[in-house]
Amino acid sequence: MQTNPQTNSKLSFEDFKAEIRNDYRIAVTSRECSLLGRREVLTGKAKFGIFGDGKEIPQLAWAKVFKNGDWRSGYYRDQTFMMAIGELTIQQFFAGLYAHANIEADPMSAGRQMGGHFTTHSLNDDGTWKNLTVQKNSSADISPTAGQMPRLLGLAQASKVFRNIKDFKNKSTFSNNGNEVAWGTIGNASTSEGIFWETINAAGVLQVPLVMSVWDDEFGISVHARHQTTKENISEILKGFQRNEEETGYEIIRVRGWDYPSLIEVYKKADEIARNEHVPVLIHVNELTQPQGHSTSGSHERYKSEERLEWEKDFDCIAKMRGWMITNNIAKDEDLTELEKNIKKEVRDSRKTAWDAFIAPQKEEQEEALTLLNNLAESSPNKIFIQKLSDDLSDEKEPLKREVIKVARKALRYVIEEDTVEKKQLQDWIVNYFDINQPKYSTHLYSETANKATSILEVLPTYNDDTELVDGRIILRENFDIILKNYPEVLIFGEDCGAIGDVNQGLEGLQNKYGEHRVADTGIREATIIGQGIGLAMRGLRPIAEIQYLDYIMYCLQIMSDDLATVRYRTLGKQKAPLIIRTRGHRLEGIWHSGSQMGGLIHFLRGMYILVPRNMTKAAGFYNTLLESDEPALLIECLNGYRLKEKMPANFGEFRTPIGVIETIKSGIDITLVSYGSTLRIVEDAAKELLQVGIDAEIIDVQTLLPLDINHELVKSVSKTNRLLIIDEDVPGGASAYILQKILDEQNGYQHLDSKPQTLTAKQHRPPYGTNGDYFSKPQVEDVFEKVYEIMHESNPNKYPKLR
Ligand SMILES: Cc1ncc(C[n+]2csc(CCOP(=O)(O)OP(=O)(O)O)c2C)c(N)n1
Ligand SMILES: [Mg+2]
Repeated sequence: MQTNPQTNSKLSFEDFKAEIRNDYRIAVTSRECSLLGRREVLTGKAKFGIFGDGKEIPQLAWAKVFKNGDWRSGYYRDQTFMMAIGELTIQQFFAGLYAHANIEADPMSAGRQMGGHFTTHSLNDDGTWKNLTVQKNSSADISPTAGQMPRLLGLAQASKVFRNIKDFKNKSTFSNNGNEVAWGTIGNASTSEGIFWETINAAGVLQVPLVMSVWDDEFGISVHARHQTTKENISEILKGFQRNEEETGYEIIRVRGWDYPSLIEVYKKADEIARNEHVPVLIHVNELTQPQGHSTSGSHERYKSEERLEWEKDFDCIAKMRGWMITNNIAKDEDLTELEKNIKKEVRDSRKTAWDAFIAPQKEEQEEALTLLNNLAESSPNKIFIQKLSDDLSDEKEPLKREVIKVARKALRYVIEEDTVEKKQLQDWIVNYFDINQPKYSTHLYSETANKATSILEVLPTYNDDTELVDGRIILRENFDIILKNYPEVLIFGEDCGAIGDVNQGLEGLQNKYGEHRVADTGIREATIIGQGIGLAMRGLRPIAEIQYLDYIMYCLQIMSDDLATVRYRTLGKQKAPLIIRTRGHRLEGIWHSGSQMGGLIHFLRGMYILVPRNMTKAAGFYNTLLESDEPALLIECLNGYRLKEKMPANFGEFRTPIGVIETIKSGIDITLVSYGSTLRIVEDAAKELLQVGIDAEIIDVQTLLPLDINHELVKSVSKTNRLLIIDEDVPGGASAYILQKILDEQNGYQHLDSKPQTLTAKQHRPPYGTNGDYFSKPQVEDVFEKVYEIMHESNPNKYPKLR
């Protein structure tokens, strides 16, 4: 790209003009989409619109330096960039706005995300990786402000890792020796979020090829910069991050968002620094505007002053670029007017094509339903009511699926007592309708590939004749050693994971053996530890990110829930982040370190697996299983299990604990006791004591909470014992209620019960510190004993007289 027309030959000046004209075309096209998009919402065709108007010109400059293999992690203002890199057409833009549930029509999310959330496809239809180095990549956006930041860190770090680790299978399809840059975008107001600062600091520490653009329009919805940012100036207050001769840090650049030639210079420079030197760059793009206000939810005239609104008109980046083109003889006013007119028409036409494509199949469904309804009406004494439904549906000129299926379902109520062919036809049609349509809205929460975690079969640990008993942590360490040897793409990192090999020495000596790029210490920054993991995993690596203790997962729960757990779902299986999160919890003492907030986790993390192994052999087996699969998981090791003795397996790296499969660890006939993790030791002790009073309990370890018992084996135990107690150290109504729902509701366990199914949980407060605090807060052996005894007493008071 030449930026100085005067110094170039006639020919290159022509090329140069053509390129600028093309840029201008993209900018105006994008703007027209925003303008028409807003209208679509206001007229009710689309539900919500948030657009990239006012941010067009910097995105053209960025797109010029964005290369194949690069990654974007941005937010809802980036439509111009996506158009400029060829990943978003006008028609797709509108398909997204209408929520067209078809991946060809809306490649961003098949209608699952609102418009303005951009994605490219990393995976083929069968779930295998595409060659990511020959395409431009955008990690799938999420809505929470600054939520794109943690993942950006990992996307950038991957380049550094690829430069430093040995070859692994297909490495060249993920990276060209780490030459890729990860580009972030964020709004000025969103830089107020903690995870912005956490990411910026971490990227400075790690020195990764990351370029962060801040689109600064002085506002965050209605809230002005004076309420958002100290000194109202993000690049000013970030000055301490600026690198200098002695210290590494950032390159920080400030540029005005309407100044096309300067923007081009700035992005070129940023690209060179990040790509060649692997130094992070922050570009503060200020003086941007919002021509239509924040979104379709309100108008900015309510909170912007007359002067500001006037200034926004004068400094509209497209208007400024237009003026610059005319002043510099790059285009004539009338040419541009003609171009703008043509673009308007093109956008209008494409909008119509997108709408027709969205509505046409629904019209066909409407026709099908109407035929069935009319037939049904003819065959029914309730004809008049059914005909009314049919007429109402027929009046819908632009029907949505919802209207069609709603009416069909309602009509059945008028023929409850009839038995006609027409009724059967409608019933079948409804079943078929859901078979076809429900997947459009519900698939890909978990992997649907051959490698999905629940398809990986169990391999048992084997033991030599002279097997010794070792501390549990040794089993983990030996297994991680083999994992690191067998999978060059595996990286393990977290607080204290590197030099000392984690706080419980499950990684002891492994950094020395495999190097700092494979086994690494991180800062205390849980959200970006997970972000690192997400980004690395999206780029084909296999990160194992450690969160030191389960309690501190709250710091990264948002990013796990909003980002990691939804990657597959929100891209209809076109992206994945098979990150393994390792943590430790259960049964230590104190308000924090005893944490077992499993109820919260199982509800926040649908889309992930939650594994709760009762010992370290089981845990090691889970790691081995997960590495064969393509899905993200949270694995909680028992905090008090590292020094308990276990038999040393002979087949490290090979044995696998199955996911979603329960294990009966003691057979019994009187009552089924269900639990998991550390609590099982208490249950096992109680069961021994119960035997002494003639109660023979069956103990089941669920092993994984998400998913729970995919083979429905729990109900088999209940059908044998007819009694059920679920024991858990979570709060009342937490994970135990979830397990109960699965058994009673999903597995129809209620049919087999002779006694009230019960749960035994911790108190609803957190456990105070110390032995006594634990005793009076969490279920103890005596509690289990007495609860079981009470159930048996109630069922047979003669055999089991009252205990207390
Ligand atoms: C965590 C979170 N809080 C609040 C919101 C609602 N929200 C959406 S955009 C926005 C303002 C963002 O302003 P800014 O970062 O300056 O971006 P701009 O829209 O101005 O480009 C807010 C508050 C959100 N999406 N996520
Ligand atoms: Mg803003």
